[in-house]
Amino acid sequence: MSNLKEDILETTTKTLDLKKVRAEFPVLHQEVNGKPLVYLDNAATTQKPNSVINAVSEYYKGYNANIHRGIHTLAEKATAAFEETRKTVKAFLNAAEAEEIIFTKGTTEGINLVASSWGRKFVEAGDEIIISSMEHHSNIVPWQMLCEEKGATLKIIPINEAGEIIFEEYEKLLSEKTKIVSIVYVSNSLGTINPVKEIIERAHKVGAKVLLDGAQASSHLEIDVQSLDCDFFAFSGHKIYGPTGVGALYGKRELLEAMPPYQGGGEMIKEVTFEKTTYNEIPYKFEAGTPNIADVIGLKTAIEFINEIGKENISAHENELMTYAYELLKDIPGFRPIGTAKNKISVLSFVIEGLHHFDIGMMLDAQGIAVRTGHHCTQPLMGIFGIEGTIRASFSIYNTKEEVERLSDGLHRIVKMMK
Ligand code: C6P
Repeated sequence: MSNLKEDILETTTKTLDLKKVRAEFPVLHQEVNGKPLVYLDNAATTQKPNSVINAVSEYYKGYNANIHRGIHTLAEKATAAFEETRKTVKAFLNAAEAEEIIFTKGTTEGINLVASSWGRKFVEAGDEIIISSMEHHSNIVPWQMLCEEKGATLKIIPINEAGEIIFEEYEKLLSEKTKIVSIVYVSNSLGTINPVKEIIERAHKVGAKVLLDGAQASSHLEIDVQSLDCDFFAFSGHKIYGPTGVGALYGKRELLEAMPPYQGGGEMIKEVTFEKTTYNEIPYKFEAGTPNIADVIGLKTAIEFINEIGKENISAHENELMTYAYELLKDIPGFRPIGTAKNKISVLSFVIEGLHHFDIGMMLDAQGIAVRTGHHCTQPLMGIFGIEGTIRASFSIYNTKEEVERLSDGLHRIVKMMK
């Protein structure tokens, strides 16, 4: 991997020979339905480089042991590797302290943790929680559950036709009743990058906390939780070239300390008697039970992979592919892009009027092209656009212009045949 950065820099500026990058991703080198795989479902999950796969397998082969419990050599080695990831995530998000990083299963668990622990303690009847129209179900349902339990109200920020939040409407929703604004940084269905810094500033003025759903943002944008001044930030490892089943929640120290534990069990305690339990310090207070040690270790390697290339180089390459794809697809009869925000990442969502997205997805798959079709876990958003779902092509560092051309050729052929 030593010359990887140089090679990629060369390719992002030159347009492109991504052989070196692609060589790092074994899954890409296969045929699907008799055709070379074109993987354009990166917003659902990215593929994993050899370094990540090796880090996970080296843990199992070389030093598999439970952490924080044993004093034997393997346990100490595993604990050290696990805690190294916490420091790497701290730097990745620019958090002030490693203790502000809690390992979770992913974004969904991070949001549920906040809704369940912070929400149960601080939200009361009559309070209001604000989310936006473009939220993933993971950032809707936990708040609905909390509102139902507490008698609080969920308020929804409307969006315009391009898929951008209407800021003035957001400002109107804010009041002293607002307890938390929980909003997606980058929409998975539209690609919209929300103006989160301004959203946070306004929320703080009325004393509300802000949680950012960073599931899509974390692989494309530099994240700086201190400069953003968000109160919580959740992301998933599997969307940033890391393993599935692991992610992290950032929370400001004073908030995490004021919150009750999310789950009870081993590791989150200081002392247990049958009468009473005292809880551990943060972050361990929120990490009950044996965690996903191997995948936490793999997450560190994934972040190193991103750091080595640089997010600005990753997003420059991805944006170039998205623009190219749009140019090739825009003249397809019935092509309608969904999500045309001025500020967006490399997610190209669209419908072809008169054709069902599932049919198109299946026919693309028959040509070895993987895209996601459906509502992308944003059913209310699809309702706003008056559709059931979209076809979504999402790009990553290892995708090529030739792959975009395969997508375009495939779609042109399908539409010609079906219309
Ligand atoms: N979006 C997609 O194809 P988990 O499943 O916990 O790792 O992430 C949930 C999640 C939360 N917020 C946003 C903005 C997301 O995009 C996702 C996951 C995938 O778009 C799977 S539905």
